[in-house]
Amino acid sequence: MGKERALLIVDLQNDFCFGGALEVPGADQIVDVVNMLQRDYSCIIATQDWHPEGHFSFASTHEGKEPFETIPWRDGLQVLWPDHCTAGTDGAAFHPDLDTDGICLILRKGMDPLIDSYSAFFENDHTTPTGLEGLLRSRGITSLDICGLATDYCVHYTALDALACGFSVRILIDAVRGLDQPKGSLAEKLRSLEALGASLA
Ligand code: VGL
Ligand code: ZN
Repeated sequence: MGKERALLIVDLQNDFCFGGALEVPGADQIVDVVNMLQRDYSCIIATQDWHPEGHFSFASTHEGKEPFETIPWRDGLQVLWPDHCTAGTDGAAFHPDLDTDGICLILRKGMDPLIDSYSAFFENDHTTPTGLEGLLRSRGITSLDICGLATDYCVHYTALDALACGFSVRILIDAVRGLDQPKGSLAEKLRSLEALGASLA
């Protein structure tokens, strides 16, 4: 693969895999695929969802709230999740079979206790940057191939921001898995990405 293309591995962490706190169905099936894909890239970046205890996105932080309920947040809604990816825990670690030797940057997100961060580019306020855009640009990367978890949350919002930043974007469809939460939303989110110019490869 050309030097101008990078692979982004989103949140391939234990809590999103089999038996994890916020299990994504079929997540474990993509680990081997992601490892194989890595051979084709010289620039590989991985994200980790990495929350402080008591994070605002955890249902347990809000009295009387259950996981997957929503609460109003700014102009929209915040989905409340089971406690997941607490910094430093085993749940926040990468899947044990993920090859990490070739990864040049591990980017952690969701560390602000009061803002969720689905995208690898900006926190959910859509203004606080993670710095990923600058890293990619300064390396001359123009195209981003995205794999990982979850298709309808962190992969989706990362792809949206990548497009908005002007990168050409491919979703590696055999190497992503989604929560489909709420049910039926996953297909629609993929279609909206295609409509905005992402390709499904
Ligand atoms: C994610 C929900 C909450 C994800 C992270 O990685 O898609 N989803 N935090
Ligand atoms: Zn999270």
